[in-house]
Amino acid sequence: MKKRIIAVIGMAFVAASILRADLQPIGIWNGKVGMSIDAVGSNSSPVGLIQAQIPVGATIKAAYLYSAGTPYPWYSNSPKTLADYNSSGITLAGNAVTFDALVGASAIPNRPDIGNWFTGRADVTSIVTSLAAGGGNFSWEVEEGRLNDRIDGEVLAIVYEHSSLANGSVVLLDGGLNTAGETSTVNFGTPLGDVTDPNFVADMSLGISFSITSSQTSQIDINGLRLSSAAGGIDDGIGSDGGLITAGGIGDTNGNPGSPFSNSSADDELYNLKPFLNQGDTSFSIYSKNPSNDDNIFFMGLHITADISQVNDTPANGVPDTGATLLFVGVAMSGLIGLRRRFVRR
Ligand SMILES: [Ca+2]
Ligand SMILES: [Ca+2]
Ligand SMILES: [Ca+2]
Ligand SMILES: [Ca+2]
Repeated sequence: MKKRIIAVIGMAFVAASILRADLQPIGIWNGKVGMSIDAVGSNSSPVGLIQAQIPVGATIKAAYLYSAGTPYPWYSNSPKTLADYNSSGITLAGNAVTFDALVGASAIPNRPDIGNWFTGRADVTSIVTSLAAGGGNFSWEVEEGRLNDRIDGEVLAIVYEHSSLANGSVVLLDGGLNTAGETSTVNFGTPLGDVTDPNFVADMSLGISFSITSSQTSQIDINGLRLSSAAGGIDDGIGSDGGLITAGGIGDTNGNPGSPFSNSSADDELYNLKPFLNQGDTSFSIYSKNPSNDDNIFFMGLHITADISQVNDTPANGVPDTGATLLFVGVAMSGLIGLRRRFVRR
């Protein structure tokens, strides 16, 4: 019995250190900023071309490359450590990519057979800064190497700054949203101005893996109103495991799906949030749910010409995320039994 308890505690520590079933900001950039986002996926070698669009003369503030593995244990040879990603042979325009963070998701509580996604994140700021010196439009070859058929694809997210851009904010978030439903709240440091101003921008990009059009999609609500029931698909990939990837960005429109309640609406994961926002707003909520319990929403990018100060994530009742997982470790260690299903978010 004692061994079993120690094993459980050990597993909880592993889960706390690498698994995240939520989206957390990796950065908020305020000022004259914009974002470039694209995705690519296939099982060919090279995988394909990933694009970047950077205004001429802009400064690169940050660039991240995500590599989205298939879930484990659904596929026993899915990448699940940084060493797996770093030994696969993943390259961007011929440059070896070094992954320095695992962002995770759990298809809890309904699909233990699917298990977890271990998405790799690499800080590629220096690679992109040298590739995109001076700005412009770029297409860079991506290789996934040895694990190609167990990696659905890549998302490249770049934040840039240019004096000609409007004042605003870019937020990049990563992790993995709970398939059972989860809410993020975006807070503004200054109440929103005139949202009907044609120059007001409020774009949201989602990056989603292991999804396929119609049968496996997610629902997205903004302030409790349905934005889409068709988030997901293979817009930037192919219809085979190892190529199931989409992200809203280059080549996509921010026109929202015509039928927000249809799971087969045209939806390219780039959304216009303006219709959901009002002058004077100090926050808004983003809710997502994946009814098929097998899609991985691992990335979100927001570009709003407003002052974003903070983004919070609220887990669904009974579904632990980062804070709750850490609390679970504490409870397990103190030997308490009778875990309550509702956890307090720290
Ligand atoms: Ca799926
Ligand atoms: Ca692949
Ligand atoms: Ca796309
Ligand atoms: Ca889509």
